[in-house]
Amino acid sequence: MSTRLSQTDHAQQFLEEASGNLNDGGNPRTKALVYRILRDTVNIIEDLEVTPEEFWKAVNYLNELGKNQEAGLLVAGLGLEHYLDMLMDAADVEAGKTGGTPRTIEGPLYVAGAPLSKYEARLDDGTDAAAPLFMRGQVRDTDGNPLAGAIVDVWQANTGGTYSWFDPTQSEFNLRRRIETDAQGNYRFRSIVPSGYGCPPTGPTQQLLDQLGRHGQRPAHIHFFISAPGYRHLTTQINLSDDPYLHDDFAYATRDELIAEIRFSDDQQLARELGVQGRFARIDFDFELQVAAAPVEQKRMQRVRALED
Ligand code: MBD
Ligand code: FE
Repeated sequence: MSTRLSQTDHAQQFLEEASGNLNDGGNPRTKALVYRILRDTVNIIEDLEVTPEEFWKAVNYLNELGKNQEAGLLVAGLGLEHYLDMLMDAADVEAGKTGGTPRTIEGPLYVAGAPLSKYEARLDDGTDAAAPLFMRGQVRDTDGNPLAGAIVDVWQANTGGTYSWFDPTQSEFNLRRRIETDAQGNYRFRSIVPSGYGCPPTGPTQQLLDQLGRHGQRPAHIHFFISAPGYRHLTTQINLSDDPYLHDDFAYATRDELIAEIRFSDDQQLARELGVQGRFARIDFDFELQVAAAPVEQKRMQRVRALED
């Protein structure tokens, strides 16, 4: 194309009008964002010579994404959720907020309000014939002092790689619990060894990943929100050491400090002491929180979540 329509006064004025910049109403932040989105979109259309057919294909794609509730999945898969972590990490370094367990993405599958118990919990409802998992650890500050009364909010997939609530075949809050640490900052839970996650194979996210020549798999992992009064909220996950996708996560959440060694055992005397039979697994993992510089840092960021107030 020889003339760039987007560079003409007429087009510039048109985008100002469409984004509301020529009126006094509305929300200035929304206007600024929409103006930029429109400007960048028309530049993409012109630069890459996007055809009307391609444009309407993209519009339909967004409809499919919404219909399948996969927008949160796509932003994880495109690495944008991890990119936000990279930005927050860089801002933290700039502000001297270093140390402690690193953050990694929340993902799209948290459900608020899981049952709360003191010191220990059982996460699974007993219906999944998976290897039992016994996980425990301590919550500390960055100086190594134990944090009593911290909340370990944990969620994970079953052996099908699916999460309760999003998978309506699972019982309410299956594999989701909140556990308060004891006087020594310790928590422990019994659960099952989760499987990795795979994007719905015929859904719009996987469809796009196919076009990128990428898979939609995550290594087996367990999610955590860790919080304690006076400390910075931590959103993180552990990734299980034995998973083939450990360093090939489609959502880019793996970090060296978050790889948890999973130890399987066939010791049946120990199994009996733990109240199980057969092969079981153990994970020990401690979390360290930074001191909060402001009250707002103690809470998880606002975001629309299932069952969140
Ligand atoms: C998951 O379980 C997950 O944690 C992310 C980030 C994306 C899809 C499924
Ligand atoms: Fe997950």
